[in-house]
Amino acid sequence: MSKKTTGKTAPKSAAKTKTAAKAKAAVKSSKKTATKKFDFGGLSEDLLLRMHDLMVKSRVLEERVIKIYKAGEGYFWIGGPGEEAFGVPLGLLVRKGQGLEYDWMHLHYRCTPTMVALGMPMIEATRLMMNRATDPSTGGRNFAGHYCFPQWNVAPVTSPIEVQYPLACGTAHAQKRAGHKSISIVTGGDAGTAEGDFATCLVWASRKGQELPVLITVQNNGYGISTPYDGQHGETQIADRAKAFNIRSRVINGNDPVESYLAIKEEMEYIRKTGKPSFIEVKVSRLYGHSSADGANRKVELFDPVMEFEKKLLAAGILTEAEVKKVWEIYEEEGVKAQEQARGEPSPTAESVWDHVYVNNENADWRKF
Ligand SMILES: Cc1ncc(C[n+]2csc(CCOP(=O)(O)OP(=O)(O)O)c2C)c(N)n1
Repeated sequence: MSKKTTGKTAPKSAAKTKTAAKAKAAVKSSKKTATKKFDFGGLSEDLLLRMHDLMVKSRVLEERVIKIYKAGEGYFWIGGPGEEAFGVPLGLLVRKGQGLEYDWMHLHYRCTPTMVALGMPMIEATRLMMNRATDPSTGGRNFAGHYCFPQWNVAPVTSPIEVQYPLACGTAHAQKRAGHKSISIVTGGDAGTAEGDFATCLVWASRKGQELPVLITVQNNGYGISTPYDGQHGETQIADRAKAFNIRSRVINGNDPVESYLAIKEEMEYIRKTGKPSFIEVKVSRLYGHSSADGANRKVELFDPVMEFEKKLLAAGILTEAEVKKVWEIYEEEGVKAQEQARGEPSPTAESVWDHVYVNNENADWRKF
């Protein structure tokens, strides 16, 4: 009987074992898929949440200043919605401070995400957008996104494109001469790499035996105002140009904050260790067009790095819907308050027009030199 039973049950239990094994394998493979699906490159949850928070803050701020422009409370908008997944990790990884022992930043006009990650409050970008005398960057005398924060080694953002590239070699040279492990960081657009200043940077950063600690980055959004990338570039990738100068280079997906964070960290470590330059070409989205000159309207067909990262964090259970709602609300409130505050602040006076320029100060007359 028992034999019979055994005989009868044997195939059943074998089937059971088989099913269990199958189920185990299925769980294993689903776990694998889950890990693969939610691959955050080993970054801690705290860091992922911090990046999300700052990316949202930067986006809300940009959308606020666009609203200010559209409401007629500002004259011109240009900025970086779509560059958050690169700009935020960059700002978080900077050795922030004033002086040669800290990193220097030579940023372009789409750098709001980096400034937000460095700690810039919304009110400062709003004052600049609304041309208030209280604007710490320019006293209300320049375009949106043209920041200048000497206390963090953020050099003035320039409207002429690409001049920041050779300037970065200047601060990198001074940092190296002073014997610090600090580096200079430069950002700019793809079309601008056609300028001679860009080539100058590659030359000066890479001279044999005199290489400079510069992180050269190009944010490739596929356009220079209305000119598409294709047809403008003979090289396959902009990063290829670094190869001719023996500069280490790579291309990254700047729409992914995890990939950006890991790549920037690795390149910064390389530069600090070797004192040599590194080049990153960063693929990004230009979510609101070039500037207010082409309408500053949302391009819905483009990949949105903030929303996609948020979706991933939600799916992975790192964020909840309620937390997401709260983060957006907090920054929306800060943005509105900043607008209301700046509205009540003064415009620059006519008499201040010569402040901070060479004219009418002790350096005004070149004949005295
Ligand atoms: C020296 C100089 N030439 C031309 C311009 C006009 N201009 C302003 S932005 C721009 C396009 C820049 O495109 P890209 O470098 O790809 O940067 P993006 O604006 O796309 O981020 C041009 C040609 C300028 N500001 N400075």
